[in-house]
Amino acid sequence: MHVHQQERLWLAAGLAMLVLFAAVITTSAVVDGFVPPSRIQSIDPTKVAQTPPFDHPGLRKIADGAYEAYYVARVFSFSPAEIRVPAGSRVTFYVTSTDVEHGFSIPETGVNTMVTPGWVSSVSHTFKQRGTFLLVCNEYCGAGHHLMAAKVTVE
Ligand SMILES: [Cu+2]
Repeated sequence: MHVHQQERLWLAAGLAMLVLFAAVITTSAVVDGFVPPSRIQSIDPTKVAQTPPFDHPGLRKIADGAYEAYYVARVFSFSPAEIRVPAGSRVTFYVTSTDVEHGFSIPETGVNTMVTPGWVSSVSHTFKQRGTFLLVCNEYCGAGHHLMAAKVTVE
């Protein structure tokens, strides 16, 4: 089969770009320890129950209108099952998993992150509207995945 010389040049240029991009991604991942931005801290997934603050998951007030919520995800529940915050509060969620990959999503708020064993994922949101928000796992994690939910009540 005859391939025109200019076609060969373009193929070589395309291939060179692929190799270059793969090298950049690999270098970032290995040398710089690059991880997705919401994963800020590592944790031993077998010792979550003994590791503060995840040994007592729940809501902590850090200032007026500012809260931190520590969640443990496991098949097939979130702990705590419900938190209550006043309207206008800014909540920073810290979530980790003890077993498999889970999702952590509060639809219509922008709160959405993956939860990977060994990592603490973090996401913040200001709850301006009162109401009860459903917090769901949006990453298929097993037979009871559809049961995996919790509540955020904004009072
Ligand atoms: Cu799930």
